[in-house]
Amino acid sequence: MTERRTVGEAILGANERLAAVNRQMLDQAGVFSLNLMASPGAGKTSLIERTLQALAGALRLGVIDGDIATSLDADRAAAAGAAAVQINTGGECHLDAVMIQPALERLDLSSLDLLIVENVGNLVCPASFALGTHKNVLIASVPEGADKPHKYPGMYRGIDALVLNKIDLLPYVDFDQTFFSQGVEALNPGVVTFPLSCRTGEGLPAWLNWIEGEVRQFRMTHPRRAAPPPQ
Ligand SMILES: Nc1nc2c(ncn2[C@@H]2O[C@H](COP(=O)(O)OP(=O)(O)OP(=O)(O)O)[C@@H](O)[C@H]2O)c(=O)[nH]1
Ligand SMILES: [Mg+2]
Repeated sequence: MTERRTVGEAILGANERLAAVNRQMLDQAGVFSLNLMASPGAGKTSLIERTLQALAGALRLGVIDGDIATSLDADRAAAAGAAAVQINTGGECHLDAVMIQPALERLDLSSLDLLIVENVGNLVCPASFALGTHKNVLIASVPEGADKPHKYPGMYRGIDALVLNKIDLLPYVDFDQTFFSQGVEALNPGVVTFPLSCRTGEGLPAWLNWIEGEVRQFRMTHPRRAAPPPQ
């Protein structure tokens, strides 16, 4: 029998294999990693900055920043104290495992506890391309509107945690929280959700606790390798 596969399936299959290689690199180094996805302007870089500031004393953070052009976001992450690498996708609307591989090689993984990857702002394409990271996190934001889970189901289905950012704007924007939650529940029942504001800091402690808990849990099965003794 002839196997029939579309070009799209073949590309995604190749990406999955490379994502597994990336995952192995991160596992062996004992670095827990997040793939942060969102629409443009939802607050990915703002949340990275806040997270870096809050966890600086507790965890060593690295950031891979995906952008169509510019290094503005990686510059912001570096200014906030992270080891930061920029990937310019040259027009591509998502990161993929091929792009992540050289970025991992540019980082000194032995000096990191947590790696956050900021994906390109887009609610469609990033959902289809595994990177090899351990957890997928989506940032929704209040001004985007409450209908987004209903309109972008693929993204909401594949996530491990959801941040609802910009809750400081709730008094000024029409945002039907019940309609939003119904959409999320239908696609991803019980997904852990963090309503917060990067502007005011409200809700941030729960997000930070979640990250620290995830890193602790990861460490139980992926202990850091002891550094080689000095020669
Ligand atoms: N009011 C309010 N504004 C916010 C909040 N978080 C971020 N912003 C603002 O939203 C804008 C976009 O924030 P970024 O963090 O750059 O968003 P991003 O998702 O990284 O954007 P791209 O990388 O361009 O897709 C900036 O003007 C932020 O100051 C928030 O909680 N409340
Ligand atoms: Mg950004």
